[in-house]
Amino acid sequence: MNQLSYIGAPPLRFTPGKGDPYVTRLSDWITPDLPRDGEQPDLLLIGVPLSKSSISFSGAHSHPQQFRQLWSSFTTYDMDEDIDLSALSAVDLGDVKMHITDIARCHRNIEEALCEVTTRFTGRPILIGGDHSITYPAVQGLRRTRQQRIGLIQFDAHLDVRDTSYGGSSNGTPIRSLIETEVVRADDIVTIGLRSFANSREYRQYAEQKGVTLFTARHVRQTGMKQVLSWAIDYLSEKCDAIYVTFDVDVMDQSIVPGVPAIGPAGLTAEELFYSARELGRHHKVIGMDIVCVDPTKDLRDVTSRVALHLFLHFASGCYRQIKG
Ligand SMILES: [Mn+2]
Repeated sequence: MNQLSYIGAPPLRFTPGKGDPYVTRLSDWITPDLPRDGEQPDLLLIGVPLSKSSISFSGAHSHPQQFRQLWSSFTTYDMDEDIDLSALSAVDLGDVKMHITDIARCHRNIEEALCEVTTRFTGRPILIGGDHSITYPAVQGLRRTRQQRIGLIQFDAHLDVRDTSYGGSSNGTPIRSLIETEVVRADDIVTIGLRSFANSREYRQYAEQKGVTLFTARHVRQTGMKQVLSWAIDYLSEKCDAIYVTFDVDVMDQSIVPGVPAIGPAGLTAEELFYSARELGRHHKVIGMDIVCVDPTKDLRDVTSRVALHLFLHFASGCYRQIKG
């Protein structure tokens, strides 16, 4: 039985090898076919098309498909690093099956999907959201398989520690849910890129009192991402068995990512995020990542989707270094 129970086949398939034979496009590289028995791809792409759980209106459920559509527009060659990603194996496992209205069931499917994928495959799952609510069930699923102490690095303008008794699981609650269910210890969470006028003192105090480490976007600008990130990696890798990374794209400045529900000024730059994705990809304790809250329906010329795709590509470039040296 080669099918996955909680993930449907990729809704987009390209015909590979149609262009210049000297140019490899992402659509030539990422295969939509499930690995055969014994095959272990390096990168496991999983679409998570859920945004009914978003606090503000979001079309992020359409992002996985938009993400795929851009594969024919970019190549596998990282010029800065002189790396060709096509030396890695990458598979598009498809989209997690969603219920039309039952959000709790959608979240359960995500948890089960991650559990199933990580039981069968050893590669790194890369989740394409969807809104930020997907991170909680995703890490729950990983934790069920791995039984390890998992640390979390969260890039986000927002704390995402809203009280779940106030409306249930949403894109404002994943970090609080992880803490309260003890899937991740609060002091194993580092949040980078928080913005003023996007959070509340009460929730900041909640996070700090629990032990979450917080870095604002201004702190990153003054200190430098290199220093902040290397501190976060050292801090977590010393005490945790594994590290999961979540990129809420709204952490970047509104001029870079117009297609997110919660745009805001003075956010992080694309370069800071790409650098982080690369560094995290090359770290042996990093077991997977997600990219969330891209809403293609609000985007301009796919600007935000292109940034999200490049986040994945820089992470993959880091993975190349980790795997191939
Ligand atoms: Mn978030």
